Amino acid sequence: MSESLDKLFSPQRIKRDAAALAIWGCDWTRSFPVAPSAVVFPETIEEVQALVVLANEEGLQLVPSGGRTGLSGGAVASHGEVVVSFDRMNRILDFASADRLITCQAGVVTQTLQDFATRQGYFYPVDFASAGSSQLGGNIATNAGGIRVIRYGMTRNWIAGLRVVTGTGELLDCNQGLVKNATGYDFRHLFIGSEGTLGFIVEADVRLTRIPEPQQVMVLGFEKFRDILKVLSHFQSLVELSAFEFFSELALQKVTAHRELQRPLADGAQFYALLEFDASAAENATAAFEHAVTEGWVSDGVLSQSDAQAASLWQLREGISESLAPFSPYKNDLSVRISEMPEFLDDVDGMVRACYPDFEVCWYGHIGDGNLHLNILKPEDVSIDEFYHRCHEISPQLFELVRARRGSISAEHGVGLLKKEFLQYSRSSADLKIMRALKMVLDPNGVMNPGKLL
Ligand code: S2G
Ligand code: ZN
Repeated sequence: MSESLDKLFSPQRIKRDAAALAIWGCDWTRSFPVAPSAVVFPETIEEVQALVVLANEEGLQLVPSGGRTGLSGGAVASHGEVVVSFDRMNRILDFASADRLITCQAGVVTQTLQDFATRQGYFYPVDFASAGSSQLGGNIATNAGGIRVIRYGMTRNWIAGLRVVTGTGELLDCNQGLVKNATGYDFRHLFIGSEGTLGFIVEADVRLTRIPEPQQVMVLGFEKFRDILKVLSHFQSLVELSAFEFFSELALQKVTAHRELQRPLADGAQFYALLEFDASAAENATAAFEHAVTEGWVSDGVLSQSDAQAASLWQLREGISESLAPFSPYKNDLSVRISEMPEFLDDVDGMVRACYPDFEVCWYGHIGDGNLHLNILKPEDVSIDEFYHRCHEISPQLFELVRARRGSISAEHGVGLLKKEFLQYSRSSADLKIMRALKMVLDPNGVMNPGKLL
């Protein structure tokens, strides 16, 4: 079936060997079979279009592949699909200083874009632990968030234009990088977060902002979860925060052990918050800290005195995901409005204690955005299948709590394969009907990342 690919791609740009199929046929999830039929490496938009047309003619199914750092199975090929890797569409095409826009291909690595922006005297602010290997196309397709959303928003906020090849092979040029454009539906926002199911992002016009002044980092210790949110609102009344992250004592134990890092505070605490702000706001931040201590919300705290110290404090947060990987965590990536967070956390804590009495549960995440990463750690003596089965069984109760507070069962990692069956906890039947109708319009033959999301 995939022999027809040889008409479009030279042998160097197709891989069918087992090793390649295993590498390019998956992302960071490990709970789905990996079985693509081939991997192709287009270099131009025209090649992507020709491939999509061929796929429609020959009934091929295509799975887009970027940095393969996804966490919901969105880039996994399990049923003989052809993986379309954007590794060779990784050029920065233009920098327009008057527009403060970088135009680049989808395969540009996030870190490469960040560094290029800085060299031009600007800042691309979306950042997360996997930025060194994730690609811009995948960041856009999942509307990636990360550690500075509280100040800069999600990837969606930074895309001024998109070129997308739809499921019929048409090339759409969405918004052309314009600041203002009131001409009907803005298709950018249809494709951003669509996980490759409506079309393949091939190019983007990325907005930039000013390079921030030097930042300082504070880590605070808490005994009660709900005090974290009191501290958040108090700090926000005095300081513009660049980040407000949190993690539990268990997360701290795992990351300090895994990376051999120093603990941040002399005394232990139940929970920790990591805050980042402009160094010029340090006085206000210190005043806010002192108030938090007086109120009894915070037990202890540390303020970075150097960039090196700030970086090592950040490692405590950014290293968590990698430190938990050896425990094959069952991941939840939940969000509710900040105002709902205190009660939601109590609900989840109660449910977790009741349902997972024998599992270690690791709490961390972007609490400033209402985003909670709940990782359930697999006990040594439980098989991965048994463990995932038991976690999966309980997920509906967890998602019921999310639904009750009009939250999201996937804040930033996307739905992919992992959360697909639970989509109705966050999207109404009317939503799903319209999403399926849009899929039919843009990908009538089901060529684009079939089985993901819907
Ligand atoms: C984070 C990274 C992925 C994970 O650390 O904020 O989004 O492991 C996560 O949950
Ligand atoms: Zn995250």
